[in-house]
This record gives sequence, C-alpha cells and structure tokens, in this order.
Amino acid sequence: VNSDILESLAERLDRAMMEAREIERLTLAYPGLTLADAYLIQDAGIRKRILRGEKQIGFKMGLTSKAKQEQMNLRSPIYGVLTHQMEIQPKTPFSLHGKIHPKVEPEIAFILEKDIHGKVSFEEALEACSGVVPALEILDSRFLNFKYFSLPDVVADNCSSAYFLISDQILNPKDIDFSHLKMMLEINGKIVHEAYSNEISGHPLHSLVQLCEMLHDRDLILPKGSIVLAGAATQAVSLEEGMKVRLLVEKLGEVSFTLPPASK
Ligand code: OOG
Ligand code: MG
Repeated sequence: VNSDILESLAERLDRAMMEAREIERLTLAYPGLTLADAYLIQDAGIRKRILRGEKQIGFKMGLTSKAKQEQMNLRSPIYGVLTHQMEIQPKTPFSLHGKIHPKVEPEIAFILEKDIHGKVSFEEALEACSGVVPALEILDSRFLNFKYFSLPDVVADNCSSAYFLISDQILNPKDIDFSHLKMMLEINGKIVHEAYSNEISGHPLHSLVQLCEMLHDRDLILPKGSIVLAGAATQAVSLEEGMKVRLLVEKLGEVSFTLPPASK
C-alpha cells in the first residue's frame, strides 16, 4: 500500500479519535495492508499528535497474555506509543465524555532509567528499569463495535490505546520478585478478574525484552524515562458511568479511578 494511502488512513483514524466516532476496519477496504504498513500508519498518527503538542512518553505492549489473545482472537504481541496526554493524573477528573466504547484492563508498567539500544537479555532489561508499578489501561478502539479481526488494523490504531494511569507508589524492580504476583481487578468493590503476573508474557519483564526487539527491528530504541505497559493480564472490561475501578497487585500496591455518575 503506497505512502499517500497510509497517510490518509492515519488521518481517518485520527479524525475518528478526535470526533469519538467509530469507523470500518481498514483491512476491509485494503485487505493487502501488511503489519509493516500498519506500524507506518501508527507512526503517522503519532506524528499528528506530536504536531498538536503531545509528547511521547513511552510504549504499550498488547496481546501479551492468553486471556487477551483469546478475547481479541489474535495471537501475536504488538506495541503502541504512549503520549503525555494519554496519562491520567491522579487528581484530574476523568469521564467517559469523548470516548467511543472504552474498556479498562489490569497491567504492570515499568519505568526506564537508561536507554535501551537493540536487543537485550532479561538481566539487561531489569538493569535498565528503575520502577515497577500497577497500571490500568483504558482502551478505546476506533473500529466499529471494538472489532478489528486483524493485527494490521489494531496496530494502525495504535493498539486501541486511549488512556492509562499508573500508581504513584513506584517500587524498584531490583528489590522485588514480581514474577508471580496476584493481580485483582475490582469494579465497584467486587473482584471481576484475577490473574498472576506471569500470565503477562510468562513474566512481565519479557514484554519489555520483546518490545526492545520489536523496536530494534524497526531501527528504533527505547529511550530512558519511558513508561512501558507490559500488557493486560486479563480480559478488558467495558466502562460505565459511575464505575469505581481498582487494581490491586500483591506486593506492588494499587491504582484506581472513579468515573463521574451519569448526568440526569
Ligand atoms: C488491543 C490492545 C491490547 C493489551 O494489553 O493486551 C492491549 C485491544 O485489546 O484492542 O492493550
Ligand atoms: Mg493493554
């Protein structure tokens, strides 16, 4: 697919996001769209956001657990870009206004204190991390009914990313064994999904190793200061007005937000 078309598809997705409007998946009109094309569309979409003043602050890995792969019926890990505008700050009100069909999912995030160039071992990845935290990701696919059926569609759509928040209690990953921690997603005080951290890529740090590989394959690096979401441990849950969402991760702590009630 030629570069003018890739640019126009990025434009289409960007507008859908800005106008909170669902669109047909791209592979319906362009069945030949490759994964490489999709990352170029994602790049073009991020460029638009940067031109509007957003800053790139990290990456998200997606489809790193069996639960997510089964929910979305896709089998391969993918990555997207996080900008500062996607980060929900603890005190800033957050509502469903301007979202299409948002869902929330439980994750673990890392904070990088060193650049990572190229492929790294598990130990090198750990060495480059200064923080590990519970995180919630809010997805909002721009595609009709949150359905896309193919990796190129979801990658082009920056892997459905919309918002995320991380706990303000940041622990040093070198001090804790976070390979097998219980993660509980609570909605309105009730646990709706539970999983162990090893369900994320076998070990959440493997998501980081894998991200470095994927970036390296595209001649990119993982810059220091980046926040990296390792991918959800369980299925995502649709958000509704008034919901209180909390993730508890054994040893790591918790992160939560509450949506305003429906206005009458
Ligand atoms: C794709 C993004 C997947 C994760 O954590 O697995 C993802 C989607 O579910 O629409 O963010
Ligand atoms: Mg996610």
